Amino acid sequence: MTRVFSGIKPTGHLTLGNYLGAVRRWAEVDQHRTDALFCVVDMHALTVDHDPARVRRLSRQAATLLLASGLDPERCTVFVQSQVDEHARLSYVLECVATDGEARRMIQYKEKAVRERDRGGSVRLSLLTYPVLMAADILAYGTDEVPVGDDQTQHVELARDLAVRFNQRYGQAFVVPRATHPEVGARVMNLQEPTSKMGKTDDVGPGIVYLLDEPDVVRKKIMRAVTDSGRDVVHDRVARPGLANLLEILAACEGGDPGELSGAYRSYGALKKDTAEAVVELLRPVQRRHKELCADPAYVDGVLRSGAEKARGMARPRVDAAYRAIGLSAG
Ligand code: AQP
Repeated sequence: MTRVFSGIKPTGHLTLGNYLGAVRRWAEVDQHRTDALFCVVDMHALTVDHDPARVRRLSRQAATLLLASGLDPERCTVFVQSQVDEHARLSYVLECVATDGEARRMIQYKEKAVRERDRGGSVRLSLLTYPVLMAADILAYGTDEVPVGDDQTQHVELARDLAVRFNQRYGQAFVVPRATHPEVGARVMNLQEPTSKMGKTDDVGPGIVYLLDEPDVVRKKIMRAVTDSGRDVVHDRVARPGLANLLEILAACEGGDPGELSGAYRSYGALKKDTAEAVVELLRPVQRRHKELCADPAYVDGVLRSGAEKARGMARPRVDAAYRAIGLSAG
């Protein structure tokens, strides 16, 4: 059976981009047709300036939202990365296979390093090495497919390169994974800056729809989305990025093709209104379930405990084998 692994980083509250680009497909497709693991990758949240209590709180919230989005612990493994030591163990081994040049080429590293410096902070070494930890997350489980939004493609390519290199140098240890993307919603853009991805730690807060935003907040953010100076409703990502983003969000919520949907609208206002309602309806059941789960913390604890135990059991033999292959001794 195909093995799937994907993760979400608790650096902020989960966004509509995280949901449409990744989480919804994990719940609707991947957990049903594959042997899937979904992880709150909390160690990745330490790569930028962080508050320990907030990371712990956001990890818990992210795990709860994954379950609220429909991940079913009977069908897939849901866990928190720092509860499974194998990720860190394998990451070090892969750092001995990756090169400094490879890490410095990562677009997210370049962008986030600039942002950290602009905010007056220093750049943590872990920001540079984080894609290697992500490769470890993926390779530890013999992953075939990594369902992600477009922004993570380069990191999955690195995981592939490291798997191939390790296998060639030290013997066959890893499956070579590949990234998969949703047809629509692979890159949801910031509503106020539609040429930038909607990211949970963006500086442009009003352009981000969070999964736990109240319906009226969602409506307000979408009605105030930046559009373009034209009048007709067409789908053109380059010339009309704001409009294209709304059409793509609507298409991702309701199905259909953004280009075809554009033909149904004569005004931006009508498109914004329908998009806002579609997003409110999309989020409604997730928010309802999230509330129920918050009232039952023992259930969430139990899911995460048994998820970590299962994940440990799956990763351990492969990581031990990689240790032995590269010249270390394993347990
Ligand atoms: N805007 C987006 N559109 C589509 N997919 C997206 N994803 C993130 N943003 C969008 C996908 O969500 C999954 C989890 O992402 P992540 O939490 O690991 O980190 P990220 O990609 O760095 O997301 P953020 O929200 O932008 O976080 P920050 O601001 O901390 O960097 C991934 O599959 C991702 O592709």
